[in-house]
Amino acid sequence: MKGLFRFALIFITLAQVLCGCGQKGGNAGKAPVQVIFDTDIGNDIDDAIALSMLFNYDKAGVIDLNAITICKRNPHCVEYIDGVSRFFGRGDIPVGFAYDGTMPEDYTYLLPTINAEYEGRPLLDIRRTLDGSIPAGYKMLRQQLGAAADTSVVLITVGPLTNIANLLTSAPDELSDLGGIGLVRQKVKLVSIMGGDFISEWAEYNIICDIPAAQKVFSLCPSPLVAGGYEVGSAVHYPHTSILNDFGDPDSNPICVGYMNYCPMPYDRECWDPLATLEAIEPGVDGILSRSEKGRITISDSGVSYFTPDPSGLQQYVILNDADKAVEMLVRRASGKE
Ligand SMILES: [Ca+2]
Repeated sequence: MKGLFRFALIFITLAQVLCGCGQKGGNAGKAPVQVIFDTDIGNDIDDAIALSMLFNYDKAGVIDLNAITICKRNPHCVEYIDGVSRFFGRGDIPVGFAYDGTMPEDYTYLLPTINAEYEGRPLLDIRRTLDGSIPAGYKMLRQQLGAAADTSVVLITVGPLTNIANLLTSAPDELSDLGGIGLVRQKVKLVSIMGGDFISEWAEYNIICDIPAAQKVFSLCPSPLVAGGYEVGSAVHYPHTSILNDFGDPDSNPICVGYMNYCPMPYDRECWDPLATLEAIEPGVDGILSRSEKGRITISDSGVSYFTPDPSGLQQYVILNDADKAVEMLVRRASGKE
């Protein structure tokens, strides 16, 4: 009887998968994109907007958000990511942490979000802290890539490149027989980076936070890589009116609570990380963004990014074509309102 029950359960599960009528929303029959998000959450609020987009894509079945790695060294990032993930129904999400990362500071919105209350109760149900159970960021990346199908993973990284450099320079271990470069070459379809500037010669924030890491990533990455420069995100501003109106009661949503604590309201924040996320998941959607010709990106010792065209290169930078459409799209994706 038990065997029959198990057979029926397997049949129902298989039917759900084939029909695309499982727990997640529909995605027009397309297989979900396998995504890992690497973030310096807590520095700028645009990471939180990107995170909201990713949870909405995940819920809609457009992506499988497989892991989140934190690329800064503030312990409250773990609590924040755990609580926000659970808020979006993904308390199961594997998390990694950059123990050797930069920026241990709390800054302005992590603690107010972690400690927020709504209708007399804690807004977030936080169950994980940085207590030794959280693996190093690059180890989590190795674990995820080791278990992934070949050329299946889209790695979105929107902070200092510490975890990604550690991944690329990692040695074979219990998680994979491959070293970091071989593992990325075999498993990663695209690395989407928010970092650099491809119009002006200056050292952009994510790059300058860990220049040696950035130099390693752009020189060693064996997979296609797209970089969204400072100039792209700084031309698109997330409307504060969306924060106040599109998420229900803003006090009931941790993304909005974070936004309202990051800077004095009202302000419309630049969208560096949300655009890197949009480009990685929906490249070319509505003609909003496109990619440069192929080439190679190098980082100087002072952190300046340079692009050299090369038809055999695997690297491109992002070009913004329509800032107004970008705002509309980001509002839809971040709020989940269609
Ligand atoms: Ca960021």
